[in-house]
Amino acid sequence: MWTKAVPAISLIGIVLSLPGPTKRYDGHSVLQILPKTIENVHQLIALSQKYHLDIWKSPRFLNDTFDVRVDPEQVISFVHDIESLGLKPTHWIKDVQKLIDEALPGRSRRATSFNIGAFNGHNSINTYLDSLSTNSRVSVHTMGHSYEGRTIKYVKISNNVGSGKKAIYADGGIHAREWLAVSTVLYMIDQMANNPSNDRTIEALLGKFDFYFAPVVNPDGYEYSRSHDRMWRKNRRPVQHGCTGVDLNRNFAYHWNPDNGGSHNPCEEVHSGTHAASEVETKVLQNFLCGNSNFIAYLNIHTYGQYWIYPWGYTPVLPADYRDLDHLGRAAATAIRHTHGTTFTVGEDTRVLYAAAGGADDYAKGACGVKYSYTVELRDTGRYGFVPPSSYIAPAGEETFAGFKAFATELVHYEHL
Ligand code: 0X9
Ligand code: ZN
Repeated sequence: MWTKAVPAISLIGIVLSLPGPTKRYDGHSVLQILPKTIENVHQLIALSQKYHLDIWKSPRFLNDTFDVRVDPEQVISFVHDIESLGLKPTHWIKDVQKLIDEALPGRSRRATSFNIGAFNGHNSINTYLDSLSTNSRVSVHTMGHSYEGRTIKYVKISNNVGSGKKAIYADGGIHAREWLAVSTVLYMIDQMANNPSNDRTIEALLGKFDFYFAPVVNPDGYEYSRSHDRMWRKNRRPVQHGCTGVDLNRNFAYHWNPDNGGSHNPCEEVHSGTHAASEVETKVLQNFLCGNSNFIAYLNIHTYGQYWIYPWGYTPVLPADYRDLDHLGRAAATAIRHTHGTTFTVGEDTRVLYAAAGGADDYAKGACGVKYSYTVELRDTGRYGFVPPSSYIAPAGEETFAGFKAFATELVHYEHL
């Protein structure tokens, strides 16, 4: 299995040359298509389903693009079908495998040290989290265990002054291939726990909130995307012969509905599960989200597309307090833009992105009453999509953390905390 007992002493100073994931994507391209009509959008989705393609991004309005990964055997006939709709695809990413290989040097290769600027494995992440418990502000906890038995950990960061403070919780890695979400949560943990640049805002926020972070809530999927298939999205429970995994972000027990942006089919990328909260990882996260009545805000961090969006994902009807969520989302987006110029779109899930029921953000707000619940889709808008280079780790961490601080600071003012 994934844990291989290697005597740590023999690894000191040795740089391991880790192989990439075994499944290869040579010649796979990501096509970008601009639909001209709403009918085109439906035709593109239908065509992608016919070819069983991996949709990377659905258009949210008419002038928005559709990104889809196509393998070399299908590309000619898929492009032909698209052209017969009167549309012209561009080969946005020419070779997905090349991007995967380019990102590999950014994986953590040293067995003996933890590099916050690399894409780290789940074991090293847990070891790193454990090591933070020597910091008096940090306590390390187990949220639960995954289907394959991995420990899902979270940290609580608190200045330990006062009690009953409101709390903010952020997590990453619910979708296996979204490695930048994991590295960004780790970046935020490091900043909040160690405050390396002596930032007064961090100290002020610790006076107002307790912070909770879980970098990898789908560890089986995450490890599988590192070792076998870089494009893996779901968890790793075998659901049906030949088809593994449930999309955890379609599996939450609040208006769960596979016919609304998910799927009954276990072979699909967005399989919603056999019933609401059928997956152990979902149950663990649900219990955690509803188990702490101090939670006032939740960020479920994903890639990609640059969105800071809020419920509902199951309906275009806005929540009654949507103005509050929108206001704080905008505070975050402004701070992000001021960091590296990255522009985030703020709005409701369904209106800004697409309808998808059973998401973690809807559950936190609808079932647990966490008022400020968001999905945050990090950079970029498709240049690298799900396969960012390791050079994205630092700027994504910096801009997201700037957004996070601005969000939390505005929350203090807005809610008179
Ligand atoms: O489809 C998703 O789960 C998210 N996008 S991603 O590309 N990272 O897969 C968006 C989820 C938005 N929230 C809800 N629909 N509830
Ligand atoms: Zn995602």
